[in-house]
Amino acid sequence: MQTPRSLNTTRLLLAGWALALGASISAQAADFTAGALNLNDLWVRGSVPGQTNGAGYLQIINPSAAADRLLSVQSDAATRVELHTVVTEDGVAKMRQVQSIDIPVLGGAKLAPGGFHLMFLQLTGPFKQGDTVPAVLTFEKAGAVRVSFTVKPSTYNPSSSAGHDHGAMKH
Ligand SMILES: [Cu+2]
Repeated sequence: MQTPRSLNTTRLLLAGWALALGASISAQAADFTAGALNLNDLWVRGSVPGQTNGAGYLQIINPSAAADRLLSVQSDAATRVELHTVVTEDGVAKMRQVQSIDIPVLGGAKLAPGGFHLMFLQLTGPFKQGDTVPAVLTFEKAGAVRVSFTVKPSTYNPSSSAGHDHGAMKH
């Protein structure tokens, strides 16, 4: 059993870390903010002819002392948008829909190729390099925020070590 004193000490330590993290983050402006959350580097790949779905990625930084969750996404650029992760079964990488994406304190969440991503399904038009794709992200605590994703070249890969080639996966 923790005594009230040690609990308070833990809280103070956490608050201190959050403050230090917040201070270092506020030095660089976020692309978008949702409540306490900073949303950075939002991007999708340009689509190729015949492509019907596209994945969206971003970094979510949580400098606050409260965890949050990404619950849903809407976009005029797609019939619907799902939250996906990638799991490896029998050596094969497959995408799975998830109901939410946790955004823990002192870390946040990174949506990147090979892991969590937003899945734009049945695109209403092509993703053209240089355009932006609008969307509304809804968080459990931070609420709804309007954002836009930058369309990168269709061959863009931020890190060759990411492992799985999302574009090769089937839905
Ligand atoms: Cu997916």
